[in-house]
Amino acid sequence: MAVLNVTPDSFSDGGLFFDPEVAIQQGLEMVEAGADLIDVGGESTRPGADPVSAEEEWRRVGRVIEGLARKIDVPVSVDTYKAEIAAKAIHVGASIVNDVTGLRDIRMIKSIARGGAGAVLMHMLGEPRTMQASPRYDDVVKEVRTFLEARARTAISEGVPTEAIAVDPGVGFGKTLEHNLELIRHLDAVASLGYPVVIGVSRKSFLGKLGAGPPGGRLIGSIAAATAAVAHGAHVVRAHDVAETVRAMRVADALVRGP
Ligand code: HH2
Repeated sequence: MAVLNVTPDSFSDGGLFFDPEVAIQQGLEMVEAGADLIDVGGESTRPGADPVSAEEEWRRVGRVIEGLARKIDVPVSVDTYKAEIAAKAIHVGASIVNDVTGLRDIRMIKSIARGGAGAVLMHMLGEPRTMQASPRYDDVVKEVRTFLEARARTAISEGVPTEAIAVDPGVGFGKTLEHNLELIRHLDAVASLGYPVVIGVSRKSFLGKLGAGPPGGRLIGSIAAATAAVAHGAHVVRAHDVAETVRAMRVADALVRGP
């Protein structure tokens, strides 16, 4: 799942693909490099980020999603938690909605069900502006699992097909370093829900805390973390560095599941 951030302020690639034509070109290159899915986002959800309006978000992602959906064969997902953005994105060709709030808004579930799209439900504690203040859990793995299970059930009861759902524990979203490590180490508990598991570790700050270097230099740490996640049950790896990640995950996948 290739990350395509059409934002001025994403934590590792902000501003690089803010021009729609540049973003579309980057999406095409990501497909060429082996991506199975392009995830287009128009609002940074990094810790401390301020929300953007729906008008601004659509101005950023609308043309890119429509342009890419016309030009590529792999699915396009929209990284949004706003129901109206999801509905418009589906209308112009997105086939998956990646919602970092785990479909907290019932209108979001209805947009997805009505549009016949797939959904990635991610766990986040709180909201981006404050989520890293002092995240606390009694049992992070159990609480994340229970949350994802409940949100998936609600989505299914509102008409989203079971096979259209994937889940994501949300590395870095209201979690300390220890929480992130525990979630990756016990990802099999999330996988036991029976939905495909998406994992987003690419360039994230917990890697820096482990000695992996600054955001632009975290490729090797990102691949190490993604490999561990695959070994513990992840099916989909969300990544910025597509060519390198695809090559590494081909090997990781064969080691874990057989050639
Ligand atoms: N992480 C980010 C954004 N969306 N979606 C899923 N499903 N899982 C993730 O781990 C995830 C996500 C944050 O990374 P990025 O998009 O690179 O940064 P920003 O939010 O600053 O745009």
